[in-house]
Amino acid sequence: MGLYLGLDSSTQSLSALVIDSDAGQVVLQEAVNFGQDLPEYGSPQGFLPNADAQLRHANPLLWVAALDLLLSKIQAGGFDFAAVRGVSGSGQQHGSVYLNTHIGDAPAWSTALPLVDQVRPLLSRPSAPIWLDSSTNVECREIAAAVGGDAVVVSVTGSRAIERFSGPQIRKFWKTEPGAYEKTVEITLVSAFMASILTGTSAPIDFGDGAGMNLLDLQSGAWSPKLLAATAPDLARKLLPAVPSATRVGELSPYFVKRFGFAPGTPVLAFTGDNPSSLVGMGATEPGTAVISLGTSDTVFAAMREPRTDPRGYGHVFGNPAGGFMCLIAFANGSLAREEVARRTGLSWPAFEAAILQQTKAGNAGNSMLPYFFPEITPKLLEPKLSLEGTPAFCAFQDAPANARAIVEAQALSMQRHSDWIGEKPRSVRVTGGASKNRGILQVIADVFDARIETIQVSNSAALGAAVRAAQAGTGLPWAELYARFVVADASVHVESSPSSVLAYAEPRAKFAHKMQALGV
Ligand code: XUL
Repeated sequence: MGLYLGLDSSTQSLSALVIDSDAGQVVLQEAVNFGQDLPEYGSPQGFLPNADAQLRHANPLLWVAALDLLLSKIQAGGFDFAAVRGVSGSGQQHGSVYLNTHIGDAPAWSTALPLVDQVRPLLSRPSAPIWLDSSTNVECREIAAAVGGDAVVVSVTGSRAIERFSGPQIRKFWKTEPGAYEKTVEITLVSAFMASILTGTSAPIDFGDGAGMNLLDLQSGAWSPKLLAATAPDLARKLLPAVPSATRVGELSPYFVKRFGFAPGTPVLAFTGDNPSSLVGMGATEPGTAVISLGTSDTVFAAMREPRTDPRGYGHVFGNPAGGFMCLIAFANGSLAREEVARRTGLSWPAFEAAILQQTKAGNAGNSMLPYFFPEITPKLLEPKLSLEGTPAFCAFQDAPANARAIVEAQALSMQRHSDWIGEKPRSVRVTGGASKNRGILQVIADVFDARIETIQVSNSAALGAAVRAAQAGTGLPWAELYARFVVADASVHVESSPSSVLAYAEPRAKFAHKMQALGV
């Protein structure tokens, strides 16, 4: 039997998923919720509460404690870890962890002491800035200026200098705590940190997650000397060389063998970012299939045939764990904006779905809105905006069905426009996340993208992707064969584009583009 374990260290939880590569089955799913299961870390939402909404840090020891707790929980359930043939994982992207000792140089983990107590003295910074932190605007500007502008940062790293990305965060740490920065011997990411804990060695950052740092030269796969110099002094010495995602970074340390009964020598494959891992978990590592994740924020991601970059500067390019590159475009106004419309119109979710499917038509009889109830990152808008200046707001929230359709159409048109730079029209769109259950939303996406919609049975695509990556490395099976076994489309969802609705979006698309031009974004 070939069992492979995938772990996903996300913002609010650590989850585990085990697949049996022979039987083609997911045999176990378990999770630890940081707020509920580890209240002593005072992080109900996975990060340390801070009155300053721009500051979002988490305690890395929380993730270590969660790992111990999760594996104990699985063991208590009777699972035999000795049967696991390989492990991989993923982490929330961009979060950076600061160490005063390489984990490989620290004493081997002892089973006589809690793991957190052994990791605590190795941290040179007690907290890790995570992806929700937006406090580094000044540092972004400084980095871009030092290398010759945003266009240079985009062409080297695949993204312009972005507040939540690790490079600007590292620069801020150096500026505000130069002494602690100097004592730092290694800076790593959440993903590689978790792999380091598991192997008891210094596990390198992979191309998938490393590309989210504003430091990796996408062409060479090495840290860019230009960006390193613009970020902080001596940074080259604090980063291990980045590696392809298919790199075996070590084996489980004796601590995990002894404490949980894993087989000695169980290989650990490089961990990656949660989005690159989801690309695998959604079976979308080949161009032609895009993924839309409808969550608190919405994301669009897809494999790319060529490493293009977004000329408007909003999209990102990361490494594709199966080789090559992927794009990712994140929209802050995701379910929060949809919920705002539901709240203001008083529509329940079933009524919201019926409003789109039965009470309104593609194009919404010309009624359109902008989808920005909150500040947006794609495109960059610092203030909420539902209509252009001087244009009467259609969305007075009196025509509830039209408002329901208007927000979803605006979001879909925005997703399409802001992913057009990848130069690939997806034939199918795999939709995941809470709102993927809403057929109305799925139909609008199908018609705007003129693509077939698919949903996948397993909802934790990052953890599934990690397990599938471990299985690919362990068995050598082609990706397509693993996808056929594990990435199973939900047969009950049949959403195809309708030719007349596709045509009906020509005008709204042009109108949306015009609005973006008028806003200068
Ligand atoms: C991607 C991003 C988020 C995190 C969430 O750029 O910031 O999707 O990876 O965990």
